[in-house]
Amino acid sequence: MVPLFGWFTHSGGTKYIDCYVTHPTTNRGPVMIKSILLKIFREGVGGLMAFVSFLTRPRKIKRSPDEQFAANEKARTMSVYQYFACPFCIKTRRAIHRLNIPLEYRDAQVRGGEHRTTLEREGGQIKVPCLRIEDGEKTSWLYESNEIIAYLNQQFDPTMKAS
Ligand SMILES: N[C@@H](CCC(=O)N[C@@H](CS)C(=O)NCC(=O)O)C(=O)O
Repeated sequence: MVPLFGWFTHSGGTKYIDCYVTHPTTNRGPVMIKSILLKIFREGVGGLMAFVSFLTRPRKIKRSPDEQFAANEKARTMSVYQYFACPFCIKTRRAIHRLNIPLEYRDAQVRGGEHRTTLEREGGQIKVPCLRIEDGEKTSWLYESNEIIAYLNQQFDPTMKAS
């Protein structure tokens, strides 16, 4: 039977929707369709938030060339595991933008992808954002957007360090 919504999905999704058409009693198809629609909705809203956030980005803090060099060097020891359209990641990226530091972003969204696998294996769970911090031989993994932002502010914003 021709899949009803075959035009709507990529190759993997078509199989699931076809499954509903050919096996309506299993009730498997509607669940798949619902999850696909939810995913599209989530990605759409997240993408819109990312776009608005990009347009309204906070001003970067300014440093002397020497201070900026030192901040850049320190930032080299950190990376952020994230999803593009996750609201908690957007919030964290805004804070990082304000701090004016070149942190490396690692996309952990792709299932089976290198960064997702590393996050789960070494960090302990798949949850984003997560800040990976290298300190000599030791590597630590910081979860929770508020914790990450507080840590980065404390490391890179001189006005917050003083308080
Ligand atoms: N309280 C956490 C919430 C983070 C969160 O829920 N992240 C979602 C993405 S928006 C997540 O990682 N979900 C797990 C997954 O996608 O497998 C924070 O503020 O960082």
